[in-house]
Amino acid sequence: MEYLDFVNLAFTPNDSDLICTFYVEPKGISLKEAAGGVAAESSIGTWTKLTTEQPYMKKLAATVFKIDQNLIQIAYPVELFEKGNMPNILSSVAGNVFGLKALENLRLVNISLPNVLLDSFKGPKYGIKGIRKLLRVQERPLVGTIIKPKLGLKTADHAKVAYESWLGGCDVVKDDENLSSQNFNPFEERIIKTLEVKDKAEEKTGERKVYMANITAETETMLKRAQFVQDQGGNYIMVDILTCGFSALQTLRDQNFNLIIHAHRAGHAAFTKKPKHGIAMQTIAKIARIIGVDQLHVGTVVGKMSETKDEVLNNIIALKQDIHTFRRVMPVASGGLHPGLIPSLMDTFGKDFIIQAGGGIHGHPNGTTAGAAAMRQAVDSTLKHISLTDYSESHAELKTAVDLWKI
Ligand code: RUB
Ligand code: CA
Repeated sequence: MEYLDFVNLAFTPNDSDLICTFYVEPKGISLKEAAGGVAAESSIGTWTKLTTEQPYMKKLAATVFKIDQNLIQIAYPVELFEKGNMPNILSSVAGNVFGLKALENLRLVNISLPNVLLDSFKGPKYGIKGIRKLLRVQERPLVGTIIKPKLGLKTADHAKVAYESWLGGCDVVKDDENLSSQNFNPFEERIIKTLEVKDKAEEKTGERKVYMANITAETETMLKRAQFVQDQGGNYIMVDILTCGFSALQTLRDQNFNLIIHAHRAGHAAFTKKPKHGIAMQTIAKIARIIGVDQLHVGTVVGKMSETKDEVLNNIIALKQDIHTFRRVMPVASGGLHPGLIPSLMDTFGKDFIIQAGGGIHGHPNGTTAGAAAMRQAVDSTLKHISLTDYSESHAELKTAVDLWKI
């Protein structure tokens, strides 16, 4: 079969097909041929006719069934894929095709797996419902912080910052993505000390608190760390899903720990940042949900990272739309957030999300506890439909934050 043999605009996909939407820009060939090339190279074809091709294989060919400007849709017969093997699926639909010389740009915009494949993955164990149940907070966004400075704090200081964050009003304290088990803050000691002060903070505030321990490491080490967190009475782990890889994430989910999985997406912009090439974040979000993360970074629109509002909204849709029987995943907004941004943030996200701020809490001139209090005050004022300026007249921490960072 040649590239054009993989295009059939009269074709109607079956329920059991895996469907991908790509943005394609050809280079030196027609759009139709480029579209066929993507279908060919991501299923059973290559650049030339083959003497080894067998008549019985034809039914395994992917089919381009729609071309609309540069957006194309391809249906893949489910027999092309191994169940329960996300790396295998992605090696086809998000593999060699990105490197084809005949394409100027190629972006995997969206992916949709048939039920027979979805059945072979676990999906989230807890999701939004489980997270809210654990924290006993139903009616407002959760407020979290990332311990800053991100690297370098010794264990005792790390625990102190955690304690002050919880005391000030944070529900959640999280390690940063590149903190694992460095000499200045080794993993096991950190878990013990931080969970110790978590209990103290719960007693003192009467609120449920959680600590998301970063277990990112080589897979076997990562599993041991997850086990350690569970043994120490923790209920949350965080993992950098892209640097660890989807295989590692699957292995972690398959252990069925009683631990909520927080997914950090460090490195995603290598795939997502150029709008015409790579893999869209909504696709990554869907894959992560299918494998089984409970919460995931999706951007903020208003913070320090580059992204469009549409992208963030699509990421949220990917986490919350009906997919099979999978639980809805909690979106996490993070990156350059401070109290002044909360009204517009809540306008985009509603109530079901985690607000996570590092600099916007630990950069408060009166320290971490005041920074966390200011963040909670910003959430309260937004829920009460009172402007931050008005609310800050009777809330000193919020006033200092708003004056510093200006709204
Ligand atoms: C933010 C931070 C997170 C980024 C990741 O710190 O540490 O790792 O949000 O980006 P700060 P994203 O609050 O000091 O900016 O959430 O877009 O993946
Ligand atoms: Ca970070």
